[in-house]
Amino acid sequence: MISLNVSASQGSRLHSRDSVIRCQSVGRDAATRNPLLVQLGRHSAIRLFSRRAVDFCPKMRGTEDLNRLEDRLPEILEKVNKLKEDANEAFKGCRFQHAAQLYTEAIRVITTEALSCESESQAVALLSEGLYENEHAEPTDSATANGQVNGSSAAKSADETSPAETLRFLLVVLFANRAFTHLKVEAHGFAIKDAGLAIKLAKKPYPKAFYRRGAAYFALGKYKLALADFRKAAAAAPTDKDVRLKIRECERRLREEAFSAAIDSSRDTPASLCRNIDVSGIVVEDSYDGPRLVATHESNSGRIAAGDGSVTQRFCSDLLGHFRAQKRLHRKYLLQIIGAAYDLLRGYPNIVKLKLDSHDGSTDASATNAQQHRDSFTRPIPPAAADSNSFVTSSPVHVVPQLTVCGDTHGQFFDLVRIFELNGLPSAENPYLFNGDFVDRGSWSVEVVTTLLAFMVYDPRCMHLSRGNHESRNMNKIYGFEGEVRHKYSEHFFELFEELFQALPLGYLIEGANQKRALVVHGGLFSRNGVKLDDLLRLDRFVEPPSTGLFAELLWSDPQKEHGWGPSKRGVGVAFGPDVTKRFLDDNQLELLIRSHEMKDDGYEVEADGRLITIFSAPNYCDQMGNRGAFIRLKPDMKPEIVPFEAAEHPADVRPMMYASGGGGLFGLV
Ligand SMILES: [Mn+2]
Repeated sequence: MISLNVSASQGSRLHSRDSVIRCQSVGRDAATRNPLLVQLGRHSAIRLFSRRAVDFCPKMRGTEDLNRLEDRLPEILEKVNKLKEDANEAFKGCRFQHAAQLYTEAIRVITTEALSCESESQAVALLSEGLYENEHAEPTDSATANGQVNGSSAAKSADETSPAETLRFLLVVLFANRAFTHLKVEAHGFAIKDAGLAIKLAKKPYPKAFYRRGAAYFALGKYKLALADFRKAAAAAPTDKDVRLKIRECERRLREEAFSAAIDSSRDTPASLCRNIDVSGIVVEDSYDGPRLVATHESNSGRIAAGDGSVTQRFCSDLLGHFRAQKRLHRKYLLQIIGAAYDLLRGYPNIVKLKLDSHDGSTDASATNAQQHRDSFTRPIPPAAADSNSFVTSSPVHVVPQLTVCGDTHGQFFDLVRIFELNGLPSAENPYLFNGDFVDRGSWSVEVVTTLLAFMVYDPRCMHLSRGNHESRNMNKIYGFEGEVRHKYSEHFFELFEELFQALPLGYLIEGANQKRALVVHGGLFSRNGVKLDDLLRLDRFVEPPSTGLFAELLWSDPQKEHGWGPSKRGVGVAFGPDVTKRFLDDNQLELLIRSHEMKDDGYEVEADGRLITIFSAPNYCDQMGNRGAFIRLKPDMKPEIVPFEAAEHPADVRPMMYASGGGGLFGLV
């Protein structure tokens, strides 16, 4: 009793961490030796805990706050548990963003209301660097004197009932659960951060937190980090089968990476597969009942050219029907389409310019010969539109009467068909721009990308495609496209698609009749000011997207509501504020930024005072998000008309991600 008081007063005088730890330990030691002092020891722990809290949290003033904390604990716990239960319900109902908000609110009640901390990280620092973690390391004088070893089981049980421990354990669970909601909405950067906080706070290894952080690293293709976390999860939960599968999958992928690195270094320039397509020896069986491509200008290798009349509008609409009946296009025709599309895309600049002009001759539906198509891509921009930006004056422009811009389609073929039903089939008068992420997630990725390419080869004026972060090898190996292509065709076709994706332009510059201009890119803007369109034109796009720099940010970034920049929730790219958007647009004489990449409940969101539009065209994303899709119609007046739409029915036996290896079960741990 006396030692307790003396130590406590020492602690309060010195305010040093060591002395606070020491007097707390003395208090507990006394308490564990004398059952009568247990209650007193707990009070002492709370007081000391609050003193520590004062260091961290200037708002918490003295021991009254601490006493109040214990008094208020039941009320706080009730509030937090209610929020947690509601969040779990929202999660089960696939309302992941709502669940994340509720977990955040529960965390706020603990960190702000209970602990008076100003931020989550401050509360984590308080709890993880506070009294309870350090005492076991250093035996106290009195414990040594009594021949006892500190950290006995009795001391631990006193710990576990203290308010600080109760709140700490709740925070571990809340951070780990919020990490899970981040995984569900592809915010892998945030998932890594939250799972990391749970790991830091937990006294014993918490397998779910390691598992979820591992899953986020895995989703970003960081297999080494993922493997380390999965191994820790397995050590803490040795009977979990799923985590053992994940470990094997990581090991397999690491071996594969090492193997392909060895192959790459052993040859200079890999031969282009797309440029060497030869279909002359491929016979189409009589039993094939799909659309047939009758080449009009076939070369010896059977190659065709985009817009040469080989792929007709009839072929495209028959192809839609064939795919709806869940049948495959013959590999010979797919090879011809990939070859022609690659030849066309390869010649495009990184940023393709389209001019909206309803009075242009290109609206003539009969203009389908190859020369006219190519002319429309090489016609120089009218001098009237020239300005200080060299890109504008030097790059060719393609004139279209209007344009429909669609966002992510992610292998949801039946929703793609719905867009065409609502807005008409692609044609020279009704052209489309699909803004990346055609593949992965949905299990009709082959059908979606093949349809888009077929229309492009039919008439390059009617179909425009830009590259998304999912038009990349890393993503396709995780989110299903690789498995799907292997299942429906072969490994060779996967390599062809990956090469073709590298030829996709990175964005489009749309100019209206009034010279109002919009930039369309998949992700968003950059982590620094001063980037010019010319900088984008100079990027080497014929590579896998790097993990940092302009190319990565173009494909991965997201807008944020706050000004300036923030960390990317995804762990790649950056979050950019409305001020960043406006400055970039003004610097480049642009009115509007159109981007995709993020699921929105209504299929779209308008931000930055109308100067940024997110457009997302995969309704009921992954069969579970309950969102609408949307597309944007742009006419020469450049006033965006946004059209939302509902998800279409699709065959029930085809699930999203059903061809993903090792990825499908990744999110199964609830
Ligand atoms: Mn995306």
